[in-house]
Amino acid sequence: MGFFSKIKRLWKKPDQEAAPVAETREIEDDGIAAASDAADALQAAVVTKAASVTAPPEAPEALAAPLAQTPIPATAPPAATTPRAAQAAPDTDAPWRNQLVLALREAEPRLSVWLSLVLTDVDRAGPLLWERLAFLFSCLDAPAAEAQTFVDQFRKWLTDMEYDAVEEFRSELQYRLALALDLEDEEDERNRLFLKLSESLAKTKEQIARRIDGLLGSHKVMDAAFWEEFEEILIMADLGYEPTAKLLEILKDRVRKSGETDPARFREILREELSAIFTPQKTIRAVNPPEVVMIIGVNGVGKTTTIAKLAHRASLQGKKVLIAAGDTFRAAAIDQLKIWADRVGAIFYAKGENADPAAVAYEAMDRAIAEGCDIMFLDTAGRLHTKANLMEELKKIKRVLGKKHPGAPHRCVLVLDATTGQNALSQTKLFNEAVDLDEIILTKLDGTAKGGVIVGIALEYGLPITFIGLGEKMEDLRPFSGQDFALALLT
Ligand SMILES: Nc1nc2c(ncn2[C@@H]2O[C@H](COP(=O)(O)OP(=O)(O)O)[C@@H](O)[C@H]2O)c(=O)[nH]1
Ligand SMILES: [Mg+2]
Repeated sequence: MGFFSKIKRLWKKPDQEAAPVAETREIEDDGIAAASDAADALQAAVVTKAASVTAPPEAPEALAAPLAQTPIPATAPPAATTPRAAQAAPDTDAPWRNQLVLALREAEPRLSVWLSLVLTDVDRAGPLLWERLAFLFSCLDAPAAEAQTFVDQFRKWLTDMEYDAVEEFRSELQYRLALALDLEDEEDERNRLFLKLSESLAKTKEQIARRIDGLLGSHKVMDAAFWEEFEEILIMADLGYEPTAKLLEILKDRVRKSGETDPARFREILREELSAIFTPQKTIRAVNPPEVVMIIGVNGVGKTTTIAKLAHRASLQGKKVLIAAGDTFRAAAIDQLKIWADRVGAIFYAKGENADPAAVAYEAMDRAIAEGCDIMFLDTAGRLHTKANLMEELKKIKRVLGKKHPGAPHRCVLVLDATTGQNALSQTKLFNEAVDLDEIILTKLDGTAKGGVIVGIALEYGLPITFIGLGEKMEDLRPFSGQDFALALLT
């Protein structure tokens, strides 16, 4: 949804009022937008409001609750910002419209706050919700067609997933809006994700952070006994022997150089060093479309669901997505992938059970190019008991893709299951040697005590960890931030 980046600029640079409004006009001149005058008015109001926000925000609930009863102020707003959304929408008399406009104008320009207001008095999916969403989009000057697509896709999703009550889908809705609005980096979403990450890491924290508490409580100096006990903690936390030795070396070196002996600052030092370990080197992101993402890993780690989650993200970001069924070993695997492709609105390519995976890759590549796709995800088989064959097959797929489309696969991604601890490390070694990995996605970090393995992988292989799986829902795959991880783990 391209227009959303313009809105983002509205939020980012509230003091530059003129430019975004002018750009909005451009969209209208192109004939894509079906914006109401009220939208301009609301945008202007939001810009003004954003510029003047100095006090801490009121809680969304506090704003949302009285919405239905909010009296319309006697003093009319200035002519330039008079909301007239009602003219553009059906059921123009609905009293909530004016109240919502006023509440939105008063609100801090944050997605969670806006969503709370929009969902006031909405308990379940139904006409009122669609109308409210459409209204929000019109207030944001969204091109009508894109707004409609968003609402249609969301409705289809709710039907597929059999969600009805707002509580069941509110989080997914916010996730979708954040992606569509390109707001995932905003404080709102980051906070939400950090909370989720902290919760998911509870058991790993128990394994590492609590023991570090004990360590710090029982040692007055960082001496040999201190390091020995710390080493034990790392081994127990599934870091692996070599990564543990590396991390110890890094920490000891730092402590030695600083001349620090008091363990008081140890946690902070550890947090900083962990963040540094996870900081990936800068790489060129630009690719010649379609971007080809090859997903590999052993059976059961979460490849297929991760593809669904990635495709969902890409689709919400407005990309045209193709999913290819390269795991041809079982018909059920193909069926499962097809269901996900349909749900997330992706094009699906399969050749059937036992088809040659390299041929699937080749033909899917053709299709992705012909359809003008932005991104293609290729699922692959993961039956490790035929190890040599599997690795040869993966190499061949890589070669074939590269012949068809220079640079493909642009990303060769290994999916690992955090709950397998040390196995995740040996799988990384195995696959990396065979097919040169570009990145790692670690699933099932939720509820495992073995999350420490992520540190081991980063230390041992230096591969970027791009996403982590924090649950089975579509919104539970999120970009990985080493800083957030270190902070969530050690606080
Ligand atoms: N709790 C949790 N479960 C996950 C996550 N990712 C995948 N799964 C589950 O892991 C199981 C295996 O996933 P699947 O995608 O079929 O694995 P594949 O064999 O590698 O394709 C499914 O039940 C998924 O729902 C995650 O991040 N958290
Ligand atoms: Mg699978």
